[in-house]
Formats: sequence, C-alpha cells, structure tokens
Amino acid sequence: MPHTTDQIARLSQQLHMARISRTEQDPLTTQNPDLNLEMAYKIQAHGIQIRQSEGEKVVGYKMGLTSKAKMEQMGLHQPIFGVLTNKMEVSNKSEFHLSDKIHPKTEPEIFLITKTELSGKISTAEAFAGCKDVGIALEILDSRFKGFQYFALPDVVADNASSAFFVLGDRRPAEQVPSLKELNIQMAVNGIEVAQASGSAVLGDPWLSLCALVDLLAQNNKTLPAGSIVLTGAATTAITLEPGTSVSAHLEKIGSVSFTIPR
Ligand code: OOG
Ligand code: MG
Repeated sequence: MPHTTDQIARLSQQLHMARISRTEQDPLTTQNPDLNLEMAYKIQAHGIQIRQSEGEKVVGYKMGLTSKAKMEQMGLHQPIFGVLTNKMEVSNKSEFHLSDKIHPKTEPEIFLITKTELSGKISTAEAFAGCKDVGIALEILDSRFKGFQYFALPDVVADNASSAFFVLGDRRPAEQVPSLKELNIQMAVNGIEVAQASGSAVLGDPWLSLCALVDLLAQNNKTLPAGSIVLTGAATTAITLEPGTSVSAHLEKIGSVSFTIPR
C-alpha cells in the first residue's frame, strides 16, 4: 500500500504522544514492515513540525551512529540525523531529573556551531571553514521504543534519532582546534572514568560527521543554516542514567561539560 500523508501524520503523532506521556511503544516497523528510511525522515520532520506548532524552535541537528562503538551498541550500522530544538537544551552543570523520562542514557559528543549556511557535498576543509566554535557536549537520549532496543533504522529515524536533551559545555573558536581526530574524549560518573575514545572514533574525523550531515540534509532537500548547533555523534557507547550521580565529559584542549542527577 502506498504511504499516505495520513500515515505519516498518524505515526508521528503516535511518537509525539509517547514522548509526552512517557509510554514505551512497539517499534513502528512491527506494524508497518514496509516503513523505509525516506518515510521515516518524513515522520521525523512531521514530529518536529508538531513541536514547532507548540512553540519550539529548531536550533540544530544531531548526527547518530557515527562511531563503531555506537553502531555495535545499537546493532545498526548507518549514520543518521535528528533535529534539535531549544526545548531540548539543558544548562551545563545543572540538575537533571529522571522522574519524567522513560529510560534516558547519556553519551559524550563533540559539538560544532556553524557560521555560514552549508549545503550539498562539502569537503572537510569547507566544513572547518564553515564553523565558528568547537565544544564538548553530553547528549541525553531517550528512545520512545520499548527497552530502548531491537529497533530497525527507520524506527530510530522516525523517533528523531532518540533525541531527548543535550548539554553544551566548554567551547573554543574552531581556528584554535583545526584537527579534532587526535583529541581525547572521556566520560566520567562521579569523577570515575567510564568511557574514553579519540576524536577519530567519529567517522575517522569529526569534521566528516558535519560533511555527512550536510549531505543527508541535501538528500532531504534541506540546507544547514548559519548558527546551527551540530552534535557530531557519540564517540563512545552510551550509559544509563542513575539517580544520585554526576556525569561529566572532557575533551582535550577544549574543556568539560557536566550535569547532576538528584536522588
Ligand atoms: C540512536 C542515536 C545515536 C549517536 O550519537 O550515535 C546517537 C540511539 O542510540 O538510540 O545519538
Ligand atoms: Mg548521540
């Protein structure tokens, strides 16, 4: 059966309500085995339109499944993107409560802030030239699917790549850190290291993650506006959030980001 605008609206509304009511859903592909990536990005875009109609503003994008660690953790092997809104941003060094979340996890990511509009196929030199700042972030994921697992790529794309929240930490002008490959990224819980990688874990070079995002956006007839926040994708596996802990991430030459989960 051909996919209709109605189906896209229905499935994005289902995920929207799942997020608001914190009710885990069966993967969409269980009921809709013919759901493909193209339709999944349409469901994602429709879900963002619903959030915009409720007053949220798009502030950037996230890349997902850009490291081997994440691909293996999720059992999915192709980079994807999701949309970030202003309502998803959590202040650095603030408290993050678990009570109104489903099953959140966090992961350390290099973030970029663009300074020019970027579109189509770009080189790493063009990606670097198009960016203002480089920084360290913690992304907080919260899948709307049962057990945060066993989903196929169209499920996670439709679910806005499991986006929930993000925390931006220290940043520096991009000119001061042109090479990101060799920078050490570390995540700690209560000050004890739990995961570590180098920048090259992200597609071999985090600048390539920006190139991949701009290319994926072009395939969806979109460009990346100047001033966008871009999460380049987790360098390590994600960890489950536990009450009474403090999570931090550190990026060599740049600085840190953290949040605390009350008991
Ligand atoms: C999918 C989103 C992946 C990343 O940084 O690789 C992602 C998921 O893990 O549910 O955000
Ligand atoms: Mg991520």
